Amino acid sequence: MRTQVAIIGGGPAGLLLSQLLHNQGIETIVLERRTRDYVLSRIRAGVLETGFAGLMREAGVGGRMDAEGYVHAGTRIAHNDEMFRVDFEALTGGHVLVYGQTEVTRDLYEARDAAGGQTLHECAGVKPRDVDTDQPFITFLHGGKMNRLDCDFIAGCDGFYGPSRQAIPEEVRTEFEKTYPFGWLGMLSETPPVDHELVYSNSDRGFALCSMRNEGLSRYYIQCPLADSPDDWPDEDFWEELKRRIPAEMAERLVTGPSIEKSIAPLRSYVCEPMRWGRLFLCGDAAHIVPPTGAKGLNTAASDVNYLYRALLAHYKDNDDEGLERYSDTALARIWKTQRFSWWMTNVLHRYPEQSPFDLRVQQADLAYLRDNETAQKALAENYIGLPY
Ligand code: RFL
Ligand code: PHB
Repeated sequence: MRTQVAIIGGGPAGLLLSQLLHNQGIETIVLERRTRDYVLSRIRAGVLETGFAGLMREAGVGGRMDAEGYVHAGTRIAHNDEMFRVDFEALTGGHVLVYGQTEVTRDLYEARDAAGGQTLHECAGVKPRDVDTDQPFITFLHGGKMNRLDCDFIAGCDGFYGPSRQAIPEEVRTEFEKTYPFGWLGMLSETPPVDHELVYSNSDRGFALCSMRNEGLSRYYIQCPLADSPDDWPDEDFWEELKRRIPAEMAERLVTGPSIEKSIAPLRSYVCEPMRWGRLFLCGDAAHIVPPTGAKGLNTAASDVNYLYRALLAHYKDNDDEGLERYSDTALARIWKTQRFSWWMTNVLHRYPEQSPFDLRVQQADLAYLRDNETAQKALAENYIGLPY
């Protein structure tokens, strides 16, 4: 088998890259470890930056997103019973779109089917090889036999646990990591969202987030100990705890119902440098992870795809390799700014087990500054709607 760009991972990063390249006549083959149904059953992010939405349109897959996604021109921040709004539109002229990652992935799979793109599911033992030479290739098990895929370039879009990052020699790789002493318990329920905008809440009992997928589907999160399991949280307990963590007037109008999904995600900040080794380019969770507080995980995957797509285009169309040479530095410059924002949002909104009275006062001051100061709100808004590519 041979292709121009071999893509490991059929998540949003891999699929978006393949679609953008396909539209320019650049061939790709996507190798995915799971079945399509499995990939489409993962409930993850819900907020798309302006840049991400633009890339979906550029890839020709923005139709359903534009018809069904919700424009959010601001967000609410609560501190116990107090609440204020950060108005993205007034502060920056921009907004975000609320449209689930599951839907993004579904649209991308459908577009790839329509375009006749090749995606191999249930590939095992995927291994990038000779990536620091001019003839990289990938070996993998599929359909009961070992296969070899030769290519010009490999895009490692295989998430945090995929094999691509490991193909960068250990002595070349530097990994930066920060873990947090709590997780997020997420719950999806077929109930109307409590508010038409997202509500991020710092309460004395810990963080809570009220989000949504559509008018009849709510997504809620509460900060929980890392040792908890979803089984420790029957629906009634979840709703009770959520109500205690959001302003009372909001808790009163919260509509509860049975959960249709419940899971716990640990919080982590992680960056691998460099993001390129020879002809291997890492994109998305394969290279970095952010805590979900700023809604940036999926969006940073898209910004990598943006840089890599344009660099590959310049290579194939103009014989210009500068973008490829600079890919790692360009992508990392934006990644680190997003890391800072996600880390800051996490710090200002969560309760830490070891938080001292001093830490708590500083956190309260941070929130009060944000509530009262337009410049501080503007900084949040600019980052939340997404820094320019
Ligand atoms: P993905 O989505 O993990 O896709 C990687 C794909 O690679 C496949 N893969 C392999 N394929 C072949 N061979 C192998 N050996 C492979 N190993 C893995 C996987 O099956 C998968 O299909 O990475 P990508 O494309 O970089 O996209 C990144 C986003 O998915 C991610 O940043 C966000 O979902 C993070 N994230 C959240 N981000 C937000 O902005 N808001 C959220 O609310 C939010 N919630 C979450 C999340 C991530 C979670 N994870 C990773 C467990 C909730 C969870 C539970
Ligand atoms: C979500 O809707 O899943 C969501 C929204 C905002 C976040 C994180 C997750 O910051």
